[in-house]
Amino acid sequence: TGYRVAVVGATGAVGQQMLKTLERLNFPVSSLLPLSSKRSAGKKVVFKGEELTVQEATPESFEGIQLALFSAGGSVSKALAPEAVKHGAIVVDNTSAFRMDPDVPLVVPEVNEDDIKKHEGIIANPNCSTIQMVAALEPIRKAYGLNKIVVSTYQAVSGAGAEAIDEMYEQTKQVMNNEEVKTEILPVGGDKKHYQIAFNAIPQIDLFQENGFTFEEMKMINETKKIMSDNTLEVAATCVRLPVETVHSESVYIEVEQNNVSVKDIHGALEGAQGITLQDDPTNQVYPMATTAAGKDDVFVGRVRKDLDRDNGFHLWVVSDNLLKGAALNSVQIAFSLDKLGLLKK
Ligand code: 11C
Repeated sequence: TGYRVAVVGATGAVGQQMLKTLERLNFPVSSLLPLSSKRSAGKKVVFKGEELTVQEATPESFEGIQLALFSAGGSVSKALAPEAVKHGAIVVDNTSAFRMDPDVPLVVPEVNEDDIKKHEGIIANPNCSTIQMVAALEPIRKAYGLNKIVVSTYQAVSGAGAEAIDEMYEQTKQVMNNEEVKTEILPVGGDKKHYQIAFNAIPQIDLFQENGFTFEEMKMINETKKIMSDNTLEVAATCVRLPVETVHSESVYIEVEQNNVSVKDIHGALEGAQGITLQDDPTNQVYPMATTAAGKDDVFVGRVRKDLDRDNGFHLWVVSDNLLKGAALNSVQIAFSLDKLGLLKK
């Protein structure tokens, strides 16, 4: 019993976590088909102790597949997700290919699970830095309303893929050995210039848009409004890459709708919220960090402070594993929601 599941991009940083998360959370899988681009076809992956050979994804690969999780880049999703749907599969897509399409729900189950019901074959998984932020802010919004978000991110190299992780380690060795530092990938594989990430902080994630914001920043802005279905919400973002392997951290400033809200109230809204762990005890130096959130499912929140000038302003520190809640885990949670809502073909 279970579903015939395909994972597209099975050898990638996120695809690997998808396999592990499906297994760890015991999603009902009757057969698992690992797919990839031509380049990675033939590689082996392990699912439930079994070694499986990765096949090149083609439209025909999806024959008989009930659920397809995509994380092989936007162009692969654009080409093949509609094909998977044509073959009867429901697609959970972890790329930016369809996120802003009005016919495609963009879902973080703790925030807008019901939007899944409107799907026409494809459900989009938001960008990692967006997911952890909206997951942390939704309990606060539910309790006190939300008018404005200003976020600065401290993002891990794994967000740029397995090759970016290798580049960071190689450069670190090169710097330590006084060797020439090779820069080939970061900040963005497809941009004109490349900069050293080792021992650095780069204020560019993805390509610059005409308005001066990067695409990553615009994703945080547009996706947040869509997930929270609030076009009046004011959102601004600055996204920065750090030499951290996994886990994105975010400094988030918010303005809530209600007045006279206290830090204790914000703590109260976050405590017990699904998928949230509050770690906020400054007197004992307790706050979330990348090293302590790595490998964990939750979104961690700490450093909650009331703004010194605005009564309805609050500052928070939001930390989460970008490959788990930011990607693979959220996709698998969407799969569980599809199952729960009876939306997967038996
Ligand atoms: C990064 N947030 O850290 C990106 C990775 O749209 O799913 C995720 C890209 C996406 O570089």
